[in-house]
Amino acid sequence: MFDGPTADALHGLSLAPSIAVVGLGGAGSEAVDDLVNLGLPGARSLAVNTDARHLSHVRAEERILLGQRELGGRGSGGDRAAVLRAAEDSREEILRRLSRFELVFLLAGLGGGTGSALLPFLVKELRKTEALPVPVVFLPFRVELEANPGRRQNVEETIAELEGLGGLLLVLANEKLRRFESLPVHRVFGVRNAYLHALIANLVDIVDHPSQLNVDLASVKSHLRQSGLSTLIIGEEHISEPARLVQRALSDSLLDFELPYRPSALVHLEGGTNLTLRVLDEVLHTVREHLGEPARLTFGARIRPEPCEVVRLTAVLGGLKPRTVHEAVARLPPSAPLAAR
Ligand SMILES: Nc1nc2c(ncn2[C@@H]2O[C@H](COP(=O)(O)OP(=O)(O)OP(=O)(O)O)[C@@H](O)[C@H]2O)c(=O)[nH]1
Ligand SMILES: [Mg+2]
Repeated sequence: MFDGPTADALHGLSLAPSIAVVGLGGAGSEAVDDLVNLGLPGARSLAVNTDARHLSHVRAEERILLGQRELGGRGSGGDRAAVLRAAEDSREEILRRLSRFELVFLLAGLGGGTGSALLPFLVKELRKTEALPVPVVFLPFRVELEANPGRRQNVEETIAELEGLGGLLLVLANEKLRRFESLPVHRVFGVRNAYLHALIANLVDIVDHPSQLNVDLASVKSHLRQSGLSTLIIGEEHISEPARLVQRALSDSLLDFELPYRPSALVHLEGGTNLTLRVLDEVLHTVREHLGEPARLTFGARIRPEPCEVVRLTAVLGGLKPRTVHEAVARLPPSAPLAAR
């Protein structure tokens, strides 16, 4: 089929997108360390921090120490302005390291200095390149914000900035982990990181491997360009339960988001040779039932060469309204700076 010039043109072309998972600051780097443990085939792992000692313990393929001159390798202690100055100083170097990838997951816990400053900075910078940045934020527990108005303001400002930038934004609120409160603490973060691992793996999988009804990186990018602020849902279910697949992907999500009526949706399904049109239909029908007739729907499907009892759903949902106050902070009285706005 690919004889002649087409075959020559295809030869030597790297067809799979290059992917990086980058931890920013302490919490982001710890998450990358966990993800490396869980396995990131096909993706490069990186950690960026202003804290040399923390960085030295992280298992990432590339470790970047930032702001050595300004911060002496000791972290920023919550000083976002100092981190931004350091980032500006190293702009060329850091962008040289990151813009060679096509899909860049950027992970940070909000509330500190390093991750909170680097995340919006890098999203803005990478948007100017061909790379698709996917910011992933961890929101601190409510109790941390209650006890610390400065940290709360830091979180609110950073999340508002990220929401204002639009595109795919994955918000993992620690408060959502309360449903696992009988588990030991380290296991709870393990559950969150395993969920994040599945989110990353699903998105990478749909852009990395061709489907029969194809969704690729270009179609994800074009969907996002038209969808404003977006999130991701994932799920797996037995082939006999297509309606439950959608319900559970929405209700089991550890991501913090509020869907508008009729969000846009890019829906991808993966199943085996026994995946019938009826199953596909029922999934799309349930999507409509739950989301309202989507404002815009893109649909893709991949059929594995063998029968499979499980159907896997990955969907990018767009048109989200920015929420200045999130689940983690929703039940707090307004802080002084917010009340003054
Ligand atoms: N260490 C850690 N922090 C988390 C985690 N999940 C959320 N966080 C929150 O992440 C926030 C930021 O903390 P760090 O990542 O240590 O801060 P940093 O980005 O390194 O910034 P500086 O140390 O101030 O330069 C804190 O408010 C934590 O509550 C996690 O799994 N591990
Ligand atoms: Mg730190």
